[in-house]
Amino acid sequence: MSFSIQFTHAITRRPAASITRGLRAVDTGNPDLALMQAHHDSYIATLRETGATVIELPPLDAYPDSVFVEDTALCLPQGAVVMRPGAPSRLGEAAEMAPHLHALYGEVVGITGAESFIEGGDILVTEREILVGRSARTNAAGIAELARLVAPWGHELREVHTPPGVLHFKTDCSLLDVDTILSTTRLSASGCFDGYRVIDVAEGEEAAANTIRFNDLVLMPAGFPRTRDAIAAAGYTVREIGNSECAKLDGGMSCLSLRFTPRK
Ligand code: CIR
Repeated sequence: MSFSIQFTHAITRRPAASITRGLRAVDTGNPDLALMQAHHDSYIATLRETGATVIELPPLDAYPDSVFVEDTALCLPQGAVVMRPGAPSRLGEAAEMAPHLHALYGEVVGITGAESFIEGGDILVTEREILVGRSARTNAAGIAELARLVAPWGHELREVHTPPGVLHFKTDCSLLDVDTILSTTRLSASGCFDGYRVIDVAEGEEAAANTIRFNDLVLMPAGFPRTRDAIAAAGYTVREIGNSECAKLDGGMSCLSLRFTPRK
């Protein structure tokens, strides 16, 4: 099985009360912390259902978006890369994550260039390559630095584009198995997934594209029945998780965890 769908570990961070100051493209109202925490609890319980060890870090009030841990690191089997988030209010989150990666990994490196910016939400790891979407948060210098860091581990990067107005590359896609990608049609139409099997999210359900395949389960946001049925019909075991509060901050399933199998 590929390293990209089978995991022994996940790291999450509980949402902080400062979440009401989290970044958002469009203001649709503040998230309700209690409801977000309840959704977060069911997300963690579902990851644990697969037998994985799920670490829950404490809330970080100084960083309103810190529940979205995915943006702070790229976790590969050979080692972890600490990111350099392109959102100024999120830069410090990466350093907060680093010690937790050092505790689990033999090798941890970092993006350090003053002009390099890259967030984990722009990175999709498949069995054969690492796709990185340039976005408002991820620039060419960040991608080039990441390519240099992971080359010794045998990984190749392919740069792709994030659709205009979309926060991260993975806002619009996710890996369902080693060869299958769930994608919005506005993204797959670019041809970036040619050579993969692509399952399109239903029209009008674009917010369902950000799912995660975690061991035997696909976790997806609740409320997208046509996409849910399409994923189930393709043979996957689906779990729907409430995402109404994270969605107010442009967050989804992948943002809420780092998923990996570390080699010590
Ligand atoms: C942000 O704008 O950075 C957060 N409000 C949402 C981050 C979502 N992260 C992700 O998709 N990987």
